[in-house]
Amino acid sequence: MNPHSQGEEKGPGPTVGHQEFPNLPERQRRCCGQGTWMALLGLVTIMLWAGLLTLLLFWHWDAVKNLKQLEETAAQNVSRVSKDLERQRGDQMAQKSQAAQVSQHMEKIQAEQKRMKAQDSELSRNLDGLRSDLSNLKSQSLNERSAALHSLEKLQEEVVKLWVELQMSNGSTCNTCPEKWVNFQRKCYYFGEGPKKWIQARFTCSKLQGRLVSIHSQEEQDFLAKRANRKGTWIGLRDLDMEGEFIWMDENPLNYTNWRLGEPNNGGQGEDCVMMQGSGQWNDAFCHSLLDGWVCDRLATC
Ligand code: MMA
Ligand code: CA
Repeated sequence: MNPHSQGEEKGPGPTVGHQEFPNLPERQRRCCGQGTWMALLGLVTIMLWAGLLTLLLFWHWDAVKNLKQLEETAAQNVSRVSKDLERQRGDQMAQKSQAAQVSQHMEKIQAEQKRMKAQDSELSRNLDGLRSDLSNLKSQSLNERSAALHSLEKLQEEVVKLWVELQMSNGSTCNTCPEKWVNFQRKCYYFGEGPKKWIQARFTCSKLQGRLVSIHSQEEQDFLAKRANRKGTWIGLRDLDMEGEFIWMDENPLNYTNWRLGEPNNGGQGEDCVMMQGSGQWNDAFCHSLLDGWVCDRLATC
């Protein structure tokens, strides 16, 4: 316990000490009256309001600043977007004009293609025409060549015949034949043996530098009949191109014939090649038949 406070509480009146340090409620009443408290409260309130206002101002200022920034950003964005739009419009226009150009080019190309197709088909037609002309010319020239060769062969044969005539008129004998060939009058004969079709016999005679035999007189027929194969012999007579029109291999006219009675009859599946039977008589027979005999002839030399 404070002794001073005890003394004050017990003593009848205030002392010097009591005047310097009065008790608290008294002091409070003296130094801090209601007005002071109110003023303080007002001051504090004012300060609080001032602080609040300052805060509000700061907040407002910050919000305004942010808004401005946002506004600026938005404006920038808008201008960028509008620029982009502008650019895109420009691009679109350029693309449109390019597309128009491309479609023009396409049209031109299509027209050119059409023209070229027409040209191509015309060229193809021309080429076909040229090809057929060429093939015609080729076959024509081949025909002419073979005709010329044939004429030459005939002329050579005529020359040989004339030469033989001349030699004989000069007293020479012209009856020389190659080995295995038999002479009769002015010709030599080869009596072939072994099964052959008519065309094979003809080919064999030509390989032997002769021809399948042509018969132009009874004497020649008798000579051949004596030596002919008993089973049948191919001779150089046929009516292949025109039925009934018989042609000799030496191309001389059919001035002598020795057909068997009833022949030629073009029997069976068609008979265009002529054979001499064992009797010596002739019969038209199937060209693919195999005959054992075939006779070739050629001119005798001097
Ligand atoms: C055979 C054949 C014919 C010929 C007749 C004659 C059956 O056919 O050789 O060419 O005309 O005989 O009877
Ligand atoms: Ca017949």
